[in-house]
Amino acid sequence: MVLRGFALASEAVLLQALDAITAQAPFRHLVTPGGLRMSVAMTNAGPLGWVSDRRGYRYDPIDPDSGRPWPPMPAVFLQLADAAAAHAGFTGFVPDACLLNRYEAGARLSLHQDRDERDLGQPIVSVSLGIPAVFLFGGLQRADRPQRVPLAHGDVVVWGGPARLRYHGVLPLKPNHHPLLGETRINLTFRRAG
Ligand code: MD3
Ligand code: FE
Repeated sequence: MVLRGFALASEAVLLQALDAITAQAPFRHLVTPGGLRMSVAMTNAGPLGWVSDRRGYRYDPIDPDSGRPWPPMPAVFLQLADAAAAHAGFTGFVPDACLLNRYEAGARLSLHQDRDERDLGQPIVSVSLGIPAVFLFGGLQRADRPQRVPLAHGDVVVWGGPARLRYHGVLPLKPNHHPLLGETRINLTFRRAG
């Protein structure tokens, strides 16, 4: 379910929270198990963080760059994720992980499934901030032709139920400018991982 502009009312406090997180756990480019540097830069907030390295993908309570726990999940993040999930019929969504993705022009995310979370009955909530992107929403098989969904600053999407295991990705971003975020897109994805 796409909730257009759902995050606009909290944009100022979201951006403040974002600065507090990235001051403690800066964005970094992870390496895939195959040894490729991801074009999207990532960091995390909350009890668990998604990481990738030569050993594989996993959720880890410790930031491997600092050796410390990930920054705490801001209250405004929890409130927004819970309200969005409830709009889509998922009551009582309490994420324990927020993966933050930062895209610059040319950055992309190739088609993948999110299946590292323990309970696939829980939805994922995503919040788009900054310059626009085209989201690819595929099927349950990698070869299924994806739908293109444009996502703009403030849009929130809830992915649950039969959509939870659909392949998805993001097309290479076009150069653009946003008055608050400059040349970047930041996507917050809220998960119940553990
Ligand atoms: C659909 N991020 O972090 S968010 C990811 O815009 C990821 O940064 C994209 O895919 C981004 O894993 C898309 C939306 C999203 C997240 C998880 C999903 C869509 C999903 C899981 C199942 C289906
Ligand atoms: Fe994903």
